[in-house]
Amino acid sequence: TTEDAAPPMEEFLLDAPSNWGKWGPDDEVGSLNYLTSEEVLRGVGAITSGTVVTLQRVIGDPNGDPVWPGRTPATKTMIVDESTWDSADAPQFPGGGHYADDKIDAYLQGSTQYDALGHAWYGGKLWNGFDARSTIGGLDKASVEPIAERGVVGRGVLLDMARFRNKESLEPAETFTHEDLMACAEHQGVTLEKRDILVVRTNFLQRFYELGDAFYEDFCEPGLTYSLELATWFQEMEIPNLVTDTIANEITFDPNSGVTLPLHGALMRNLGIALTEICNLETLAERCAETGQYAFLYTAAPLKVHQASGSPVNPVAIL
Ligand code: UVW
Repeated sequence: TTEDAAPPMEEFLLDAPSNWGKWGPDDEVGSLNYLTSEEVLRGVGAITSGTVVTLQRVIGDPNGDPVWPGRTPATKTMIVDESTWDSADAPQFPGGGHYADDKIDAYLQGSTQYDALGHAWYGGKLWNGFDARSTIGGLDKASVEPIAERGVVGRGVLLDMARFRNKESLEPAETFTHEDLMACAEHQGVTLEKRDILVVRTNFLQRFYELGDAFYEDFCEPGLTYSLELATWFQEMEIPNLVTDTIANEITFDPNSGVTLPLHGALMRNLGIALTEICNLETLAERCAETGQYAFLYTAAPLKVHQASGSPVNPVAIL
């Protein structure tokens, strides 16, 4: 099947499991509900040394910002700096103090980010059955706000797929399954537990920094792809959050059907699993490989942006 002949998402995901209604008809945070205070303490229990590692990429990195094709990287502009204060008509404050001001113009999905559960949908329905028309002019339902309001804290586990496959980075369109994730965990000597936050490393974006614009030619990221077994595993494992270092957290096109981003449908829309994208997992991966410790406390607080489809975030792993 080619991309042109891809079946509609609703047909492709006909048998996909759903969590709609599980936390009531008004719920907007889905599987993040699994992250109760017991889960926070389970995450705290994974800490052994108190080492803190941040997972955000730099916004406005001079080496470039990898973004989904069609989006533009953030631009940062200095509004006030020392040169401004030198100009003749600049206001001067009593005491002579100066300050700097700047602003960014950025896609909320254009750097390390949380997707709102209402960020992607099919068949006219968002997470929990909310009407897709509720996104018009701003997400009235399932925006990033309720996720930002509650925060995300639990036990995280790094699954270093690149290292597991003995590669510096995974190849374009390279796929793996939930069974591969389990095999990777076993190889790393860590047990995946129910309600773990899965942090999956591919190091694919290294190619962006090496290739520049050529990175976007025949764009197809590596990652998980849809199967009924995979979606059922995520549901049964009560996975609250899938975090990766790729732009879209899954293989771009399902290799068999040509369906684009099927897990945004099967995991985000149907199961209410939060997706966290474009992370920098390099320091975390080095640290985990050095110590053999792959579980940690994961914390993230996306920004409270009104009715937004996503938000930049700097997740923190504490080992
Ligand atoms: C799209 O929405 C296309 O991608 P992402 O979830 O990566 O922002």
